[in-house]
Order: sequence, then C-alpha cells, then structure tokens
Amino acid sequence: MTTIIGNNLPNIPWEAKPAGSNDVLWRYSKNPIVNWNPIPTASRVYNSAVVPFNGAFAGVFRGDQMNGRATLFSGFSKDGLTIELNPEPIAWVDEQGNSKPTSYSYDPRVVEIDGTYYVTWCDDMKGPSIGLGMTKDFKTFTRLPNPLMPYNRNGVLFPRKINGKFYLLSRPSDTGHTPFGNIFLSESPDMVHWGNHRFVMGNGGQGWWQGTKIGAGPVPIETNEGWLLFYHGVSGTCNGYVYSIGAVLLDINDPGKVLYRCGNYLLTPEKEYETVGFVPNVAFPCANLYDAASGNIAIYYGAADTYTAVAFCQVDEVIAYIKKHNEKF
Ligand code: BMA
Repeated sequence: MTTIIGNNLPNIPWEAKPAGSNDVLWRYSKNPIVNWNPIPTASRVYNSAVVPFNGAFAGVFRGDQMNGRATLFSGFSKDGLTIELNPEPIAWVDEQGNSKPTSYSYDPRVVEIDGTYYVTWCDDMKGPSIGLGMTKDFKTFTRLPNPLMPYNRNGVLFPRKINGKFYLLSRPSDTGHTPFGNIFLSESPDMVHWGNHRFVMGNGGQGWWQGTKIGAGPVPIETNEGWLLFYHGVSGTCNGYVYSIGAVLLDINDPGKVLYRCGNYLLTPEKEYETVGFVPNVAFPCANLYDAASGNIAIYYGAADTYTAVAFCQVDEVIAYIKKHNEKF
C-alpha cells in the first residue's frame, strides 16, 4: 500500500470521484474556482500556489494586470476553494527590508520548509530566470538571491532537505516561448549556493502530449515509494502548444533518479474553461495539497491562462497508474 509521508490535513478540498468515471485525476465539479477579473487589479489569476497555513490555506497567485504584465498576488482561503486575493501585488523587500520590486513575475510555487514558506517563480533577470523568496506570514515577502543563471523557468523546491541539502528542480529555457525543455536538478547547502546540476528527465518518449517540452509542477509529495511529482508536458500542434498534466515517481534519496514515469497524461485540456480562454488548451499545475491519512490529493492548475481550477486524485491509484503505464525514455 502506498502512503504519503506528511501531515494529516482532513480539511483540504476534496470531492469523491464521480460514479462511472475512469479518470485518475478528476476535476472539481464547481471548476473554475477563480474566474475572469477576480480583483480590480488583475483580469486573470490562474497559475496558483496554495499551501496549508494556520489551520486554513494561503497562497501566491499569478495575476495578469490590466497592462498585461504578469505579477504575483498573495491570498488566503478558509476552505482552499474560495480565495480571498489581496488586490495589491506582493511588495517584495530585500533582506534589509528595502523595496526590491520585480519587473515581471509568474508561475509561483510555494513550499514550507522548517516553518518558512519559500516562493519560487519565473523572475526577470535580464530574461526569464528562477526567482526565490520567503515569507512567514504571507504579508511580508523577502527576496533571496536568484538561485540559477538565466534563462530558466519552473523552479520547484523539495519540501525538506535530502542528505542535508536543499534540492531544486528547474527547466532551462530561452528568452521566449521555448520550443524545448527538460527537467534538471540542483542542490544547495544554504539556499544561496547551488550546484551539482543534473539532468532528471526530458521531453519525448512515445507520449506526444509531452513531445515538445516538460516542466516540474507542484512541490513533490513524499511517499513510501518515492517522490510523487506532477508536471506539465507540452505538445506542439499546428494550432499552438497544448499543456497537459503528467506524473513521475523519483527516488527518495536521489531525486535525480526516475523510478517510474507515466507514458499517459493524467489530464489534458477538455473542458471549456481549459480549451477556451486567453491561451487555449492549457492545464498548468502549480500546487498540491494532501492528507496523509486518507491519501487524498488536491491539485491546483491554471486553465487556459485565465482560470484557477482544482482536480483530485488518490495516492494509491495514481501511483498504480504511473507504474502500469511506466515508460522507459
Ligand atoms: C508558459 C508560462 C505559463 C503559461 C504557459 C501557457 O510558458 O508562461 O505561465 O501558463 O506558458 O501559456
């Protein structure tokens, strides 16, 4: 039996699989949870990073402002489904407390490590790069040194040190809508100096849904079988990119090692809120919540670069599915 190694959080969003459904990852029936123009300062809030906070939930959210530029907003939620967004973008400070704004910022991930919430995002460092910051209260946000050189996106930290080091997944890129992309791993003793960079996994295989590029999604979930990582895979159709959600199991002590990788996607754009919007055909996962006792997992994903949506799965079932459809790349 697969078990999640982590906290029991019976209050995470959850909905049982609809009768008759064959989905391993099934959508929340009331999707989307964030609609067009949720706050006066952002027309679309979608790639969203929600975490447990003080018995409820908090998060960092990508919001596209009225000038079209992406920035990050904080927010809180009692139930993980109704999000109260702060209409003022996050006002980053440096470690001395001086204002240190970003020029643009998008695709946040948030992870709690030893009582500190670390935020990673796509930051502008003369081009896209990984931004790193921290908060304790989701009110004051402090920037830390950019961990990697440009150009890079989809920085995702592991939720604890492994062999005494912090671990960061990332996806080196170019300056635009990168037509390639593999997932790499870096490690650090102190969140400042990153090295021992390694290739983890690449695009391609038999799965056309991940033929063009891939990028890590939510923070990996620790299980007794390995790290469960959901990620996005992109196919390049004649009508543009299509973003689907896939999953892989990484070795617990050496997360650069792939144990099982699912050849099938778990969710691909299908519903109207995924196929119609600012950028059609995008399902982009940025966060997951879990309850260790029940094995229930809720995934937050951006839909069509317009909406925030939620989907559910069960750890046993999803890992069995990954193994069943394991593909050697
Ligand atoms: C990526 C990022 C994401 C976005 C996706 C699909 O490059 O910009 O924020 O969801 O493209 O447009």
